[in-house]
Order: sequence, then structure tokens, then C-alpha cells
Amino acid sequence: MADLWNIDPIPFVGKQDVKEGLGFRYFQPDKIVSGKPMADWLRFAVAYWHTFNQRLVDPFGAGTAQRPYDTFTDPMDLALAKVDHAFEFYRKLGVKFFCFHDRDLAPEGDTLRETNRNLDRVVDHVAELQAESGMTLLWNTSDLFTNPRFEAGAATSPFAKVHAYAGGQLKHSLEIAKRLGAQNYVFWGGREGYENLWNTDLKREQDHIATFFHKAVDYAHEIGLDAQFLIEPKPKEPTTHQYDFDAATAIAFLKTYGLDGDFRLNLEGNHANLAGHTYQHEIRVARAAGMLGSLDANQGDKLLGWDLDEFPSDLYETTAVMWEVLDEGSIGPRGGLNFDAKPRRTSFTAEDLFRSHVVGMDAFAAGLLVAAKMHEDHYIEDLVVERYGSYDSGLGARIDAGTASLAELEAESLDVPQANLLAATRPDHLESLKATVSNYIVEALAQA
Ligand code: XLS
Ligand code: NI
Ligand code: NI
Repeated sequence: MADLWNIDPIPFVGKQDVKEGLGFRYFQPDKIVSGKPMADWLRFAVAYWHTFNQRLVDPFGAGTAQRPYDTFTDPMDLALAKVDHAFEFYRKLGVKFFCFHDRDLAPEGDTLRETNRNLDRVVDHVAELQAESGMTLLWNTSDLFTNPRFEAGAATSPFAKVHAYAGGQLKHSLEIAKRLGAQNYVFWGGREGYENLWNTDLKREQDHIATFFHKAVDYAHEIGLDAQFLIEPKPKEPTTHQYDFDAATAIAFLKTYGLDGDFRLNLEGNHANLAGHTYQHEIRVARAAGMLGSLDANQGDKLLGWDLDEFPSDLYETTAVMWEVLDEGSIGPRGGLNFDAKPRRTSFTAEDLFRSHVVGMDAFAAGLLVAAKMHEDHYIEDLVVERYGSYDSGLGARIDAGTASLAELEAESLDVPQANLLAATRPDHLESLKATVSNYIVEALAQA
């Protein structure tokens, strides 16, 4: 294929060069870690919107991005050229998965029919390049938030015609998922929330989006689409209050509306932080409910309070995430790590798109190596087993089984001197434990 990016495929360089940035220090797709090739644990995906469409704008200035397809002026020519560039980007970076919103691919027309026609032309081209390259669609989704018609929501819009439009758009997106063999299908509730309760029928809006999801499940069955449905929680931005606030809220919603059998969760690091959680917390909550589906890989910034979508570089966090994934056995039945991330405005060259993905991939590869070492040692697992050991026998075991009555608990407790109660617990040396994880990062990577 032509050298559209003017860059060589990214090699594995190991530790020979700490500064260069265009080589992997840790990511070796075929390296076996905890019984599986690294590539199978990580299943990295490139996000079409951030990588090929994002112009690096901010509220104070125009985009700075320089992209090799900027010379195309006709919107359809540009859309098709981007697909060529995208597939060459995937090849040079060495990723096997990609993700997109319908509106990332092609310009809208005057009607949904025209828009679909534009989209189908580009999807034809995606299908060709997919067949040539063996790339897998990790997930696709519908952009139900950019167009002004969605100002007050899509499936939760107070206006029936807008809900109808969203449904029509969704139908076509599901057909594309089927055609391109999507592994998952994501719903991030772009504008599905509210600004103010005085003008909002919260219950009715939630009923409507539940109906929307049920219709999606029905239609998937009808057309034989075998993709895992995923909800991507986020607490705020763009709306003041998003309905899919966090993992726990999304799980409660899915259970309330009988959708939990058909949906899992797609969890994003920066969204977790916006909800006041860690990435690890969100993953653990989803795991506890058996609903971990996939991950959007990015990180927030401690100093700035919005969805910055930074490329992940914090090894403590990637270690925690990969520890959860190793403990679970996989990211989810069909999950992957989608870089829902963009370079900063000052990193505006095409080369920075490669550099930033290398950073993210290496951060997760490193996290995997560290977490694998931790699992091997079983230190954390043993510590947790021991911490809850009092539930393994006697009264504890009966509490565990739910057979101990309150009277029994009272009898156990009535005459115990206050002074002895702390003795029934055990110190956890939490500060040392945190240092243990840091030490693992240093040691495991020194050995890698
Ligand atoms: C926005 C979301 C979005 C979804 C896909 O914050 O992360 O990018 O992943 O619609
Ligand atoms: Ni996000
Ligand atoms: Ni996301």
C-alpha cells in the first residue's frame, strides 16, 4: 500500500531507547503473558473520531491538527480518503481492531435516506479494506448527539419526532454492525440526560430509552446480528446529569427494565473519574454484576474536571485495570481496549497520532506485565482471602450462608467487653500495601 502517512511501521525496540517515542518498549503482540499472547489480553482498538476526525479544537481556538488527507476538499472524497488512511494507520501501528460512530465515516445529506446513501458508500470501502487487512470491528455506534436535532436528547428527547429519527438512525447502524461483523455495539448516552428537573419528565424519558434498547435487541435478533450490546456510563458532559451516571447506575437501570441479560458495560477511565470513582472501581462493580463488556482506554487529569480523553500513561492505573482483567480472565467475552483518546492541541502533527497510541499501548502492556507478576505471586489474593477468613467457619460461615439470625448475632455480641472489639479486627497496613503495588511496577518492569 502507498505510504500515506510517511512513517514506518512501529517496531518493538525494547528498552534500548527511552526517549524516541516511535517504538514499543513493552508491547510485543506475540509474547505469552499468563497463558495468552499479549495481543489477546489487550485487543487494542483505534477510535475513528479522535484519530481521524478530531481537529484538536478547544473552546478558545480553532483546530491545530495537520493530517495527510487535509488536501481533499470534496466531503465524499475526503471521507473515502480517510478510510484509506485509517487502515494504513492500523497496519503501521499493529492494531487489529477499530471503532467508529456512523457519523464519523460520512457526511450527512439532506434526509436520512441521503445520509444513509453516503454512509453506505463509505461502509462499502471499509468492508473492502477489512477483507484485505483482516481488521475486526470491535464496536460501532450511532452518533445521537452531534446534530442540532438532538439538543434535548435522542431516545430521551421530549419530542417524538427526534426519538423516531434516532430510532431510524440506530436501525441502519445495526445493519452496518451486522455487515461488518461488529463484536460489540455501544450506546453512550450522548445527550441522554437533563439540564433541569423543572421541565423534565425523568420517568418518561427513562421509559423511552429502555424501549429504544429493547427495540435494538429485537432488531438484532431479527437480522441475525450477533454483537454484544454495551452501555457506556458517564456522569455529566454534555448534559448536567447523564442517566447512565456510572456502572452501578447503569446496572440498576438495566435490571429495572429487564435488559441485563442483553447488555454489558463499556467502561472509560476518564468517565470513572468524573463520577468520583477510580477506573478500577468501575471495572470491579461491573465484574461483581457479571457485566464487564469492554473498555475505553483513556485517563483524566487531576487538575482539570472534564472529559479530557488523555492517552493512558499512568502505570499505577493501567496496572490496576489489567489486574482486574487478569482476575476476570478477559476484558469481557468480546471486549477490547479502545483508545477513546486524543493528543493535546500542541501535539498537532500526524506523527503525534502514532506517538500517542504507542504511549497508550505501552502503558497497558506494562500494566499487563506488572499485573501478571502480581497474580503469579498471589500476594494480593492471599491477603484478601486472609482478611475475610473469619467468614470461613463457625458463626462467620453461617453469616456468609445467610443462616445466622439477628438473635444469634446479638447473643454473640452482648457480653463482649468494648475493649475487645478492635481485637476482632486486624490492621491492614494500607500504606505499605500501596507501596507494594508501586514496588511491583518497578520490579516487574525492570525484569521485563
Ligand atoms: C464520550 C464517549 C464517546 C463514546 C462513544 O465521552 O466516551 O466517545 O465512547 O460514543
Ligand atoms: Ni468519553
Ligand atoms: Ni468512550
